[in-house]
Amino acid sequence: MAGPAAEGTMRGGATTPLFRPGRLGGEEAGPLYLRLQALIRAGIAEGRLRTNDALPAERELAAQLGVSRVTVRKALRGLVDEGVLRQRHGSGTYVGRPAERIRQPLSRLTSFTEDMTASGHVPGTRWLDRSSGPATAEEAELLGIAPGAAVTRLTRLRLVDGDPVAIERAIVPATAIPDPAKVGTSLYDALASAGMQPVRAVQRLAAVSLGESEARLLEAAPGSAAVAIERIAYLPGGSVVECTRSHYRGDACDFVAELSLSPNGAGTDAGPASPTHQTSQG
Ligand code: 16G
Repeated sequence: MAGPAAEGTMRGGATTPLFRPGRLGGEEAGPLYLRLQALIRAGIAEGRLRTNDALPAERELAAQLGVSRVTVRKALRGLVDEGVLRQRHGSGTYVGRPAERIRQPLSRLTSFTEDMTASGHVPGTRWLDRSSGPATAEEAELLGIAPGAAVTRLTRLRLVDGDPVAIERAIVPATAIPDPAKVGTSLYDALASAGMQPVRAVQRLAAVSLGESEARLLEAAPGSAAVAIERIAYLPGGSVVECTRSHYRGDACDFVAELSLSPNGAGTDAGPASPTHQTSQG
């Protein structure tokens, strides 16, 4: 994954190193970590650092620039939070993709695979858990089934063009998916094959910050912004066929909903303020 600019030298045969003492300017240019951030941004803008290029290790960067590791860490962390850089656990820091958010419709009941394919991206899945067992009290309540009834649990890291964007934890009644191993890349395809395609869903979104383990999976900084989404999806008869709780990277998606006045004009009155904002789908 590490590109040829790992040592921070100029591309195209030129050899002026990007990271060397004196590159950060004098004290009048502001705090050191901001100057280092500006240097990295300039390197990207000039094409000296490109998407997926590896940066030198913190220790090396500090030595090359004559600054402390604390300064380097602070500068890199800020750029990771902004999505300019990405950190892969145990393997270093890379130049991120130029920010391009994926559009996720909020007004149609579609699957991750459909949304990504429709927008010209390649969806991917890394399985974190695929199991079945008796429903806990909470799971039973969410799915509207008896406690102890069999459920299938599917926890996945969802990728777009190879980059992780979301962690999805789905539970479905085992009556819909008895064998978790039968789910391939798309849960909705598996439900459709079983004649259990959801036709309606209620989705809730909330802003959260990522915990340590989620951040690691999503290759984001711990504490960085994310969107927590819960989707409860229903069969035509009204029974719940899916409850999925997800964490999407805050910088990955634009959630787009089309709004219109209802024909009887009810949409002109927003009604009483409510702390819960619901988006009905279907
Ligand atoms: C979407 C849904 C998720 C559903 C999945 C199925 C949101 C926030 N979540 O990611 O509830 O389980 O699609 O996708 O939209 P799949 O068929 O590709 O597995």
